[in-house]
Amino acid sequence: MTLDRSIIENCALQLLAAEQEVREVTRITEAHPQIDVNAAYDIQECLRGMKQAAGIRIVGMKMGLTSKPKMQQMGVDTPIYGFLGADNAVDDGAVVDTARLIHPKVEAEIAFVMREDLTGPGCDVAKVLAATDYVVPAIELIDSRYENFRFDLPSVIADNTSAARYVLGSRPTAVQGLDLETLGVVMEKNGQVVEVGAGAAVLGNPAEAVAMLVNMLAERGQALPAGSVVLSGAITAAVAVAAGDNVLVRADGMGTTAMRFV
Ligand code: OOG
Ligand code: MG
Repeated sequence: MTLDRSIIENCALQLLAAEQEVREVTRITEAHPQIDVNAAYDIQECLRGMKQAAGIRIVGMKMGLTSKPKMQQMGVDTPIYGFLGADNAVDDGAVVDTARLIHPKVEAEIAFVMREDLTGPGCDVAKVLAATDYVVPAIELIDSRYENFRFDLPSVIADNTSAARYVLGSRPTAVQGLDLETLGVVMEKNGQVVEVGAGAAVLGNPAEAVAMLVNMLAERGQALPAGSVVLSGAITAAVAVAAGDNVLVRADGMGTTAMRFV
């Protein structure tokens, strides 16, 4: 459906304020139950435009809810996408200030860095692999702006799929010769293994999530530009973090990446 422009802008402003002021808000569908998935992406685009107008560069995209552990954890069963701003990027091993976050959780992911543009429809794993510059292990920090981290599909899409921070491993690996399906991934919190999984948890192959992103963007007349970072979605369930925690993600043969919380 097409939503009134004033409702789109109000919802985007409310979500932007919640992020900037580090406070929870009520799900947007409570006040506007007519918001469907399409209208929710309109709100996400409006939010993206507001951030760009404030000088924030868009550096990539993310897929979410691409694995069973995540779908079960959040009670939502359709993959969704969001955007990544330069303000979301954290250096490998750097400190993240929890005072700037509402209720942070971390996810173990595989990130793709694209060498060529990709345009759907008809994008598939082979096209994604051919267009990929390299892959690295990643940690995505999600921080839903909604009360108790609870949402429905339109609400989480409008909230840019809970995107907040991410960190990439510093050792690029070529996809040629890499088996992304059997790739083992481990998440450690304070030196203890808290989650384990394999690439196949993400739609059978993390590259499939990138293909799905490209095909979903095509439905809105958009493409994935060369140079984009793409987070392909959590392989395991998300883990809550607090000040004092150290989180590390290791992917077989691809090294590690880490975030430290104060
Ligand atoms: C939505 C975002 C999920 C992922 O990797 O599955 C996501 C959420 O769970 O808050 O980023
Ligand atoms: Mg994620």
